[in-house]
Amino acid sequence: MTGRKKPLVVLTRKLPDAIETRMRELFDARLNVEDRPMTQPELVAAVKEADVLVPTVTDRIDAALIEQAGPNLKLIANFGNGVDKIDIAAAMAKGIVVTNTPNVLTEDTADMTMALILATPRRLVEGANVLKGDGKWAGWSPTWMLGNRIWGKRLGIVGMGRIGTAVARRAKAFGLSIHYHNRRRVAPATEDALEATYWESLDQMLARMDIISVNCPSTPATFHLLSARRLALMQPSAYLVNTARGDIIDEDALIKMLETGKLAGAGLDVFEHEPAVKPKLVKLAAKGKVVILPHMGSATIEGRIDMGEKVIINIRAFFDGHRPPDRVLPLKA
Ligand code: 8YV
Repeated sequence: MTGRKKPLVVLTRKLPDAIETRMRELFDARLNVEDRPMTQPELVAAVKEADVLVPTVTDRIDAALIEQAGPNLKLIANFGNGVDKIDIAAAMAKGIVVTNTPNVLTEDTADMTMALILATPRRLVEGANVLKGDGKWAGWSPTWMLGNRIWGKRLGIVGMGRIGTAVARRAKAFGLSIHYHNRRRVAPATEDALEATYWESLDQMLARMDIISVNCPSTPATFHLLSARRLALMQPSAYLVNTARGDIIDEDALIKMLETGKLAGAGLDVFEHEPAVKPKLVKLAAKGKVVILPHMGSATIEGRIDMGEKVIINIRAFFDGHRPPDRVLPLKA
């Protein structure tokens, strides 16, 4: 980029120091040091001026916003894997390229998924809370704080992409048998290595699993994929874990099932209307029925630096006249 004016890159949120430092060396980077989420009018002002926008999952980059983008905006380099908050088709129609940060958060998100798969049936948070406060404990009892065994149970993975497969690898080591539903069957070698069973019918898989893990992206096709009807197919002894996106599950229907004992429990890292978490879910968490986390799936310093590196590589490649490695195209209808 020598001799050329540096592109104006607007970051909507604070990124790790190492990434911001490098961005300031390479670009005319406009940081958000206070890390206050940008309002929609602030986003409009940003897209009117910027050459590149670096949004996160907390920004809504819809068609109305893209419509107002200035002529300089050529690239939306998302800091994150999921692009459900970005209208890719509207961006493409306006000649704006969209990129994301796949791969680098796969293992961290799979770890957090596995943590919820363990924590929910084994009542980890509930147990940890016993010793909070005054730290008083009546002592061990043979019939107290009993959870459910993990080993030997059936895990059904909804969405066997990168993260789903990484969850399966971990779960197999914990003695879970692996089942999955996916748009396409995975390669025979992957199925063999995981001893995984493919279910073409999501309904049939849901009815037979002890634990369900949601690992598919949020798209119009997966909105409320786990609807009230489908959730009702699950066994009352089953658990549901979601580290993907909140809107894949009908949250109200899930709450009702948990309240009425039609489902044993849930581990949720994501919610339908983040950052809002429904008070009923908070209540269920207090009762030990759910484990709720504030969207921490990829929250490791290593992961966030790797994501930032990917954003930088995508921006550099784009301005050097190459196809950015992580370009996202609109979904086929
Ligand atoms: C990120 C995520 O923290 O990348 C994703 O899709 O869900 C998260 O783990 C977030 O998207 C950052 O923008």
